Amino acid sequence: RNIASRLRASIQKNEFTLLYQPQIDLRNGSIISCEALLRWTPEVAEHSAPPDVFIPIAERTDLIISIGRWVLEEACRQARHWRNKGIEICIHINVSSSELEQDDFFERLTKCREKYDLPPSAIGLELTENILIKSDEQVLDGLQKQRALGVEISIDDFGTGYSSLSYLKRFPVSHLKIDRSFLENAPESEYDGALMEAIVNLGRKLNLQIVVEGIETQSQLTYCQNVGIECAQGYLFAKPLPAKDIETRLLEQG
Ligand code: G
Ligand code: G
Ligand code: MN
Ligand code: NA
Repeated sequence: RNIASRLRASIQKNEFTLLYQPQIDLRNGSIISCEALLRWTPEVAEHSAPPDVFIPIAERTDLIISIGRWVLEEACRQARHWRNKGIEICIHINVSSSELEQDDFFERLTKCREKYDLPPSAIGLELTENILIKSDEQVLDGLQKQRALGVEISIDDFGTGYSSLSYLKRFPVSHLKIDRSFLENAPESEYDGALMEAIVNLGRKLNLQIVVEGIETQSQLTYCQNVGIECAQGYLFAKPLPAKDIETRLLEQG
C-alpha cells in the first residue's frame, strides 16, 4: 500500500509521536521553550517515513487536517502534564496552511486550551512565510486575536520563503526563526554573516524575538553569541527528544 493509505490507517490508530526539541537561552544555557516535532510511529516500523517525506503527502491529501488535530491535542495534553509538575514552558507546534484555513482552526485551538486548562502562552504556533503571504482576512483576524491573548507566533524558516517583508507589518508575529541555511556558513562567510546580522537588526527594530535554528558547532554558538542572538535550537544542545527526556532536563534545571 502507498504512504497515503498507510497514513490514513495510522490516523485511526493514533500511531504518531511528538518529540520535543529544546530552545536554549544562549545567555545562560537554560531551556526556555521547545518545538514539537511529529514522528510517524506505525506498528511495523519499516512502514514509517520521515516527516519531510510524509508531511508533504499528508498536506496534498488533506490528511494533515486529522494529523494536525492529533498534534494539537497531544501538545495540550503534554503541556498540562508538565504544568502539573511545575514545568511551564511554551510548546511551539508547526501548522500547515490547510490547517490554518479550516474555518474552525482557532476555535479548536481555544477549546483545546480550555479542555486542558492552559493559558494562551502554553502553545505557540510556527508558520512559514509562504503561509502568511497567501492567507486571507479570516486567518489574519484569527491570528490577531490569538496574539492579543498572548499566543506566541513564530515565522519558521525565516528568510527562505517569499522575498517581500511587508507581511511582517500585516501579521501579528512575535518570533522570527532564522533558517539554519543562514547559520551554516555565517562564521566563515562574510556574506552569510551580513545576512544574519541584518535579520538580527530587523528583529530588534521590529521588536521581534530571534531564534536561530541549527546550531551544531561551538564556533557557530560563539558566532551567535557575538552577534547578540539570545535564543537558539540545534543539535549542539539537543536533538528532538522524547517527552520524558526533555522533562528530566527541565526538572534538573529547576
Ligand atoms: O525535525 P524534522 O525532521 O522533524 O521536521 C521536518 C519538517 O517537518 C519541518 O519542516 C517541520 O516544520 C515539519 N513538521 C514537523 N512536525 C510537524 C507537525 O506537527 N505539523 C506540521 N504541519 N509540520 C511538521
Ligand atoms: O519546523 P522546522 O523546519 O524548523 O523543523 C526543524 C527541523 O530541523 C527538524 O527536522 C529538526 O530535526 C531539524 N534540526 C534541528 N536542529 C538541527 C541541527 O542542529 N542541525 C540540523 N541539520 N537539523 C536540525
Ligand atoms: Mn518549525
Ligand atoms: Na525551520
